[in-house]
Amino acid sequence: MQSAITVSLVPEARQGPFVFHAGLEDACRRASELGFDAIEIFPPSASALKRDEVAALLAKYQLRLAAVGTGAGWVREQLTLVSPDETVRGRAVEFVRAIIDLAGALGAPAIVGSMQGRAASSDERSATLELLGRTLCPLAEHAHEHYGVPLLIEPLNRYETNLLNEVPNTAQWLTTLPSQNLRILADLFHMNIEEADMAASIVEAGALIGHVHFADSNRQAVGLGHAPIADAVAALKQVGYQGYLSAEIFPRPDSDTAARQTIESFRKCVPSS
Ligand code: LER
Ligand code: MN
Repeated sequence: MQSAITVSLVPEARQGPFVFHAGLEDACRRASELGFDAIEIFPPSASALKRDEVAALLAKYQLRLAAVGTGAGWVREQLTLVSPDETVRGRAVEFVRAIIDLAGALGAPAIVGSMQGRAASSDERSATLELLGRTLCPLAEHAHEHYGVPLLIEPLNRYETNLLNEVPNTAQWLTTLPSQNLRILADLFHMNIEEADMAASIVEAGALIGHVHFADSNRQAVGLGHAPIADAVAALKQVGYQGYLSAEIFPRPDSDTAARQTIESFRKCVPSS
């Protein structure tokens, strides 16, 4: 497993769960000084980043790109992949596709979290999930065919969506879809709210887990809350997970302390790193 840390480039997400907020180079320099393997970027849109500039910064600071988030499509433009308005849905698809193209060219997957949207009511959940599958699969195939990277789908806690909340249910749902290229982003903060047993859920999803958000119960750095993170990491080892533990957490008490606490916890959890 490898370590990663988040940087948001979205002013509207200043209060969001991202460690660094002062630009890409600042984040790369700090991540590199602390010994992180990679960064995860939350950009305002694909067009806000120049691929060559990102590649140059990654090379300069000897970092990899762990993943790129698409949530700004929701935060800034209220786009979702299940909008009943076909035009809005089409814009959401294009927003995600452009991020797949940016991230994919840099060898990283895109994340669909908030962009999954929500069903208007519980009666509409299954039809909305079906629509989500229909919009996600062509995007996942695009990521596979052009870049050989998965597309990550993230179950969120019940206060953020009524579609995908639990990791095992998401794993089961993925097996019903035609694309084999979707993988689960297991966010330990959301899992601590929704799962009966985080470790058991990880074992159940097994090889379908493609990325991990490394966060404690209070969405602070691992070690500052009370979620059973050691058990979750043991379960990830058990299923042979070799991806990133990426800190998507609040910069509390400040970015540097959160980053330092994260890398210390990461080294305790993954001693061979
Ligand atoms: C995105 O990775 C996530 O976890 C959501 O909670 C963002 O609001
Ligand atoms: Mn997350």
